[in-house]
Amino acid sequence: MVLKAVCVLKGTGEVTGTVYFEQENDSAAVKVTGEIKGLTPGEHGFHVHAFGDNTNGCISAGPHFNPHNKTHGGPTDEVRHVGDLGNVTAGEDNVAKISIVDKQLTLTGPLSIIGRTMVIHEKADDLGKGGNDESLKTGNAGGRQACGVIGITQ
Ligand SMILES: *[C@@H]1O[C@H](CO)[C@@H](O)[C@H](O)[C@H]1NC(C)=O
Ligand SMILES: *[C@@H]1O[C@H](CO)[C@@H](O)[C@H](O)[C@H]1NC(C)=O
Ligand SMILES: *[C@@H]1O[C@H](CO)[C@@H](O)[C@H](O)[C@H]1NC(C)=O
Ligand SMILES: [Cu+2]
Ligand SMILES: [Zn+2]
Repeated sequence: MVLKAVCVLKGTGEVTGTVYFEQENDSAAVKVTGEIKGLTPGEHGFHVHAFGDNTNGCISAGPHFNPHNKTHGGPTDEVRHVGDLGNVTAGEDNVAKISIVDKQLTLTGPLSIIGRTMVIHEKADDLGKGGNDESLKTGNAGGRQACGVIGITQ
């Protein structure tokens, strides 16, 4: 059975987005598609954060989803947070079109990302290669411009 989820991102500013998740079965990679608008042109860090909590805005979502207690990395790295999806790139029209296939995400089981939060950041994620402590935690991606809880869809 195909598993599906959706996330609507909102923040305090102009940035909004809709992201779709699809997984063919519980061992397949997750396809992430969709669009985020209102971004400055260029790269923006894009992660799953630990909590589906928005009580105090995007900050309540906590750190990157990291069930294996690893350091921050890029999506193709062995050592990464499960939530590390790298960057999405906005064009001159301020829109980032998302098309990611990720092998660490799952929509089922104890490490499911459903009920957690997707965050789009102000700056580029340096994928853990920034040469400082913060790089190994957050990728120096800066503020949280918009976020949303990942929910089940039909
Ligand atoms: C799960 O989906 C993947 C990707 O579509 C496929 O290659 C694999 O054979 C499937 N596995 C099972 C157990 O259905
Ligand atoms: C997580 O990893 C850090 C360093 O890599 C270590 O100091 C810490 O004790 C670990 N925590 C858990 C809960 O495994
Ligand atoms: C941002 O992440 C993408 C992969 O998601 C990568 O191709 C790009 O090099 C990264 N940018 C920086 C500044 O590391
Ligand atoms: Cu993040
Ligand atoms: Zn991370």
